[in-house]
Amino acid sequence: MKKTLHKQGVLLALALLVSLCAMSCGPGESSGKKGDQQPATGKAAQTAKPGGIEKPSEAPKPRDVDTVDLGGGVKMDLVWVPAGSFQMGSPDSEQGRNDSEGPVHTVELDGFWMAKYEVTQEQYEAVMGKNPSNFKGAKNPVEMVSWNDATDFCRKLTDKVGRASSPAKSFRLPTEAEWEYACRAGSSTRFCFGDSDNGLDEYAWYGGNSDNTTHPVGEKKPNDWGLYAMHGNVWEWCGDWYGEKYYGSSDRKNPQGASSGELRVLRGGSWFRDPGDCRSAFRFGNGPARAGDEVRVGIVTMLLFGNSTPVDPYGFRVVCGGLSSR
Ligand SMILES: [Ca+2]
Repeated sequence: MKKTLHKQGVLLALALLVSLCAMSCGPGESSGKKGDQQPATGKAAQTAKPGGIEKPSEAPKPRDVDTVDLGGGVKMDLVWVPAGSFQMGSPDSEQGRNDSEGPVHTVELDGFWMAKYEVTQEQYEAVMGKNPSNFKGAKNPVEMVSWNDATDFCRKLTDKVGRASSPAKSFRLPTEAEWEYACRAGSSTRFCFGDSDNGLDEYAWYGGNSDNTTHPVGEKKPNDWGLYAMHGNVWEWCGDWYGEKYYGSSDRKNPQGASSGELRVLRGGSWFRDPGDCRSAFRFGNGPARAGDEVRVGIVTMLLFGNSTPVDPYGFRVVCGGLSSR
């Protein structure tokens, strides 16, 4: 009898344990998936969604989108860029390439969240309380932004959405390697869609179709990972110092650029530029206090803009997570 009671007690405890587990797993989450759950530190902290999830969640999948609320009805979408490796730079045979784009080298990256679009003027204003842009429009990319301004935005955005100590909510500029990896989205061609300048019209605002202005984000096609305007519209700051010869000595794992320098990296070309400057591998740099490129006045520019020197203004997009090791 005592043995039976003991057995019943054990069964009751087991039943309680099972029901407690079922409650904590939540709807739609089978016990078979528990193996996918990750601890609060390490990988889970790296991949946790930045949009307000308070506990470790399932690891995101490529193209997953999370949304950060900036207040006042303004939001920012972030796309999950999965961990992986790629060939960074361009081969000697690539049309229009520069020596600084080589040698082509293997880079391995942790996964990270990247803004789906260039930071818009309404997003910038929601965080910084001002809008320095030349071409005004709430949904247009913010521009006339220096590297110093862009990194300041990242700090203030991190403060604004809270939990600055969590990697999942610590915003920063992408590294140059993260930027090119995300731009290529698995491609090894001049552009994310192929090699031909002709295809650029579907994916980018550039000198050939922009009508001499920036355009609202999201009007052209995204690349295969769901990111918009990695080619064209506005130049995008990266976090790295620009190293003309850095590719010859780059770290393989999560490289973060030259250890020092005078210029910060800009990528992707702009509304003003030729297709060759919008290529995935094209590299450019300028001083961290500069907010745009004063374009040299040639005869064509004179015809387009008169005597004034046009400014090809800089913008950016943010990332969070990633860079767990080198
Ligand atoms: Ca761009």
